[in-house]
Amino acid sequence: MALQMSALFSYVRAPLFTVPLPCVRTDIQRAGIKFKHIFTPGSPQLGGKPATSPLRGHIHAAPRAEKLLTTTRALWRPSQGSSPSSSPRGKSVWLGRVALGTALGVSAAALVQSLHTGTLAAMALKVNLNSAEGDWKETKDFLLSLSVKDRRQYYRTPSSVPLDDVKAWTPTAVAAGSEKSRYPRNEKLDQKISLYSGDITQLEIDAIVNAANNSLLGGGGVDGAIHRAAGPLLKKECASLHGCETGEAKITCGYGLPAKYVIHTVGPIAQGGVGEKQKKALRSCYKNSLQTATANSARSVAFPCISTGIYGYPPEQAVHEALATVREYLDEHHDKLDRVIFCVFLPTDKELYLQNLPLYFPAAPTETTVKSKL
Ligand code: AR6
Repeated sequence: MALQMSALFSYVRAPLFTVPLPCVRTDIQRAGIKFKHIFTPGSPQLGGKPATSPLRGHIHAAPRAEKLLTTTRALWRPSQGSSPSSSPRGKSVWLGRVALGTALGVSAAALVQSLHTGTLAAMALKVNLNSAEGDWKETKDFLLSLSVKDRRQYYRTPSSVPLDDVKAWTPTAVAAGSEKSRYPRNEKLDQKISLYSGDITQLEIDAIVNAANNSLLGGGGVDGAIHRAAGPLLKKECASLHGCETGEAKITCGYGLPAKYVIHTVGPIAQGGVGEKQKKALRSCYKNSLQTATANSARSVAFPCISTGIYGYPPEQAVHEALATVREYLDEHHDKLDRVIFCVFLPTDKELYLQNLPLYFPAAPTETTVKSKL
């Protein structure tokens, strides 16, 4: 956008045009006023829909990309030259077309906007999440610029589960005969926790966590499922990260996943038993993943049961490290996260979380308890 704006103003300054500067500006302004009503959000010329682009802040009337691509192509045909600003000739051809467009009565703002949207539309036509041939950086920038609604057409999963369909956990009383809650009640957290039973790759949220290995190049278990669903560009981006230490976390785009980001963390291998080192590493996985999420403004995050599959961490011990770390992080940073989802795949893990959640996220004291305190 900045490039295109500077290109537009360099048109105004270009010696190519002999019209005095204030006059050109006035012409553009007049054209803008005159034709403003044609290109307003929701107008049929713009696809008849209100702006849906995530770049709404910059583009006041984001049209449907395909329609404006035609306009943009008419003004700037890449086959006839390079991009608007990449060569002097390309620039003057493009600038001439901007002038022509303006003369024809299309407002300068609409032109810049259509060129911008045209760039997005051109990128949209190039995106192929099934092939490893594409440029992962370009694809990532493009996907991250889309709203959730606009990104849906790129999902590679057979279905997706929006955050609204993932119920917030209702705090339940600690089971009779079980130990007391390990943490005090914090009502700010009531709506911020979920227990979800199913496939993490289907969650349409900001970030899902991957239980990866040190290479970050994919593997079995949940790692394999995430790479399969995201498509080959995920591995390409992962390769650029040069691995990950145990307990650390690194973030990538979600590509064909309904999740915007994947946070890759490497759990400890616990097949030889669990000691302090493994406990600490597992807690680091959860904490570093949450920090990575909030550092990237991801407000909803889902965790699988890290290390409890191939890496052999006993699930009945791992559940406590997971719950305690999330509870402590949320106590300090509840304003930065809307939802943390514990995604369980096995019925036995679901049972473990149901049993232990009340120890870390306790319910409000019952009426009888309150009365007895008075
Ligand atoms: N959605 C949610 N959870 C899942 C899914 C899924 N689609 N698939 C499996 N799980 P594991 P680890 C659960 O073995 O123990 C890989 O090869 C599964 O039931 O995936 O940390 C990596 O490359 C279990 O509860 O991860 C590493 O080499 C949990 O995910 C190694 O495995 C974690 O099991 C990491 O082993």
